[in-house]
Amino acid sequence: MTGITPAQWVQKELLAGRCLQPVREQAKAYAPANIALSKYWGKREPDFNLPLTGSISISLADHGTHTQLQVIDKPEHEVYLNGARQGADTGFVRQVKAWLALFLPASISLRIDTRNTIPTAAGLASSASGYAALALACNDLCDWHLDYTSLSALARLGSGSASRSLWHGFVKWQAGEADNGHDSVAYALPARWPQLRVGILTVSSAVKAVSSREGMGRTVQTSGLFKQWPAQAKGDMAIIEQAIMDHDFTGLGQTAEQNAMSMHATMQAAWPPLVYWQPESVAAMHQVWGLRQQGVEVYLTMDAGPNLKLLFQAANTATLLQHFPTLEVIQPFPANHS
Ligand code: 2P0
Repeated sequence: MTGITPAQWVQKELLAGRCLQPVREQAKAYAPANIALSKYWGKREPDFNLPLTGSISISLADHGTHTQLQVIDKPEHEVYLNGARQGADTGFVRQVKAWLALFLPASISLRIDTRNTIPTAAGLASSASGYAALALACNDLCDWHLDYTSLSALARLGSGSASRSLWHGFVKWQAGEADNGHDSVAYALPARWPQLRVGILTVSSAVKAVSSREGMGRTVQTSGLFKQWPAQAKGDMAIIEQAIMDHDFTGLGQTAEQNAMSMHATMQAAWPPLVYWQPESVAAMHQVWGLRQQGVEVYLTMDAGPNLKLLFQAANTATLLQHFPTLEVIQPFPANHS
């Protein structure tokens, strides 16, 4: 144990010598959502959101979160999500306030306007792009000039997967070893893959009953199958990183799909069991496997929710749209991104 709290670490180390107050009235930032190809599932420490293993993701370009901050003359922060004021007692607002309190004096209040460009129903309008955009906006508001690695650590304190949402393209979050998490940060992998596509298949907009944070904790504590997960996660991550470097789509897709299915197996062996899948999810999985048998190279991955994310290459876009007319096709490497 470090013996220090996340707030102490942020103020005394990460932001040492920097201003802990806004220096301008307003700031705004954008961060993309990300989909893990090799998943983060299980923490070694919950207060600093430190993972048991590393993970690799692909960012979703213009699908993410725009955040606007404004200093207000009010006793409390005001949080808006997609234009709607959020109640002070919601988990979302409590977590955002706790994150701001890591560095901001209680005398400062902000209006936080967060807008997602991904359908909330897809379970993607997650904390990842939200905390990454918030960290970027605070960096500007307080004039910290932090590098993205430091912002990755700060975003992680809001939500683990947010550490990966500072960059576009492929991103690797290394688990790190330090108790205070200074080395548990992400970085961009030096690879572009313009032909790669991610398809969001929203099969159910049912609100999930168990948050990923709670589900992760329950799985670590009660699932017998979780024992094998860290070793598999490490192996999968190495294979996926190599497949990205080699542009080996088969290696990437197969490993990502098996990694996701294995993560879900650990959840299903938890107690009480955790099954994020809905009947429509399973039907869509069979459709994906059927297409693959017909020679269409498409793979699936899933997170802590009922919807599928499909991995395929540009040449198969029309075929996939034929079979999944509602598929939202995302180009992670658009021509205008470097
Ligand atoms: C991931 N997920 O790697 C994995 C796969 C869900 C399944 O990261 O507790 O919201 O805030 O660190 O980041 C979702 O977990 O959890 C997640 P916290 P987070 O994308």
